[in-house]
Amino acid sequence: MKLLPIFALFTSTLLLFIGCKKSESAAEGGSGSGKQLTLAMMPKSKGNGYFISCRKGAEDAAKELGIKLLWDGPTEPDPAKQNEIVETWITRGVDVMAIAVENRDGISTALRKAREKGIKVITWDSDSQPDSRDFLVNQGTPEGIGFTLMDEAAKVLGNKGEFAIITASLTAANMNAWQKTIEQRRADKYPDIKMAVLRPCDDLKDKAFAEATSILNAYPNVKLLLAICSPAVPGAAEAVKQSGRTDVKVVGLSLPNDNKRYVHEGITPAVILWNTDNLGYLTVKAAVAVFKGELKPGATKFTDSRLGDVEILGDNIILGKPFVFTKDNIDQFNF
Ligand code: RAM
Repeated sequence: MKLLPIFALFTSTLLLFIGCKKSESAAEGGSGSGKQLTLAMMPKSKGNGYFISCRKGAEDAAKELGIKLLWDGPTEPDPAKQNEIVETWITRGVDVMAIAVENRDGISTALRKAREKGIKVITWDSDSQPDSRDFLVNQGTPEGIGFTLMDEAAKVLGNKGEFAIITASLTAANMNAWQKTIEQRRADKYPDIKMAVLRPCDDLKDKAFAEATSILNAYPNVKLLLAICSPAVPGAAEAVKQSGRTDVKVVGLSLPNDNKRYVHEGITPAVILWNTDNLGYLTVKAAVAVFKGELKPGATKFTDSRLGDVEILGDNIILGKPFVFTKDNIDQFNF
C-alpha cells in the first residue's frame, strides 16, 4: 500500500521532466525532441461556417510556422465528444492544445489532466475554467462585444420596447459573458428597453429558426431578435421573413456572407463580427509561443508579424474590437 504514493510521485516527476524537455529548444516548428511540433486545435463544431472560416487562418499560421496542425471536433455541438477527443489527444501525446469550449465546466478536468501530462493548453473563442489553461484567445472583450450588440439593438428599437435573445447554449462561457454585458449595458443606458425572453438554439440554424418562430408567436411585443451565435442570425431572419412580420428585426453575431440577403431585404439592419481568419491565425501563433515559452502568464502584449501588437488583459489575448456590417458596407466583405 505505502508504495503507491511514491510511485505516483515518481511518475509525476518523470512526466514533469518529459513536459519540460518537450518545450525546450522548440525552434522552427520542432517540438524539441527532433520531431515536428504538433498543435491540436478544436472548434466547438466542425460543421459551423464560423469555425470553418477560423480554420483558414489557423492553417495559414501553421504553414508559416512549419508545425503539424490537427483540426478535429464534433460535427455538431457535443460537449461529451469534445472531452473524448481531448482524451485521445492526451493519449497521442500532442505538444499543445487549443480548444474552443462548448461546456466550460464539463471539459476543464480533462484539460487539467492534459497539463499534468506536460501538454500546453490554451482556449480560443470560448473559455474553460481559467485554472485549466494558460490563456484564452478572445475575439474581443465581453464589454466590447456585449455593448456593441446592445447599442445596435437599441438603435433599431429606438431606445424603447422589447427584445429577445437567441443564444447558442447555456453552458458556453462566451455566450454567458455576452449575456451579462448586454444586460449591464441595457440597465445602464436603456432603461426603457426590456429583455422579454432568452432561448438557446444549440448553435444550429434550424433550431434557431424554430425558436424564433415560437418567440414571434408567444411574445407579440418583441420587436427585435438579438441572435448572439452565428447560425442563429440567418435562422432568425428566415423565421421573420416567413412570418410576414415587418415590425420585427434581427441583429446579431454572424458571418457577412450568410446574412447579405436579409441585410439587403431590411430584416437584419446590423451584423456584428470580428475577423475570423485572424482569430484562427492568432490562436495558432499564441499556442506555439506558449509552447516555446515565448508567451508566459503576466505578459501584457503579444507581438506578431501579421497582426502587430496584440493586447493581453490578464490571461485574455484580445483580438480586437468587433465590426458592424450594414447594407452600406457588407458587400465589401467576402467571408
Ligand atoms: C457561434 C459559436 C461561437 C461564437 C459565434 C459568434 O459560431 O457559438 O462560439 O463565437 O457563434
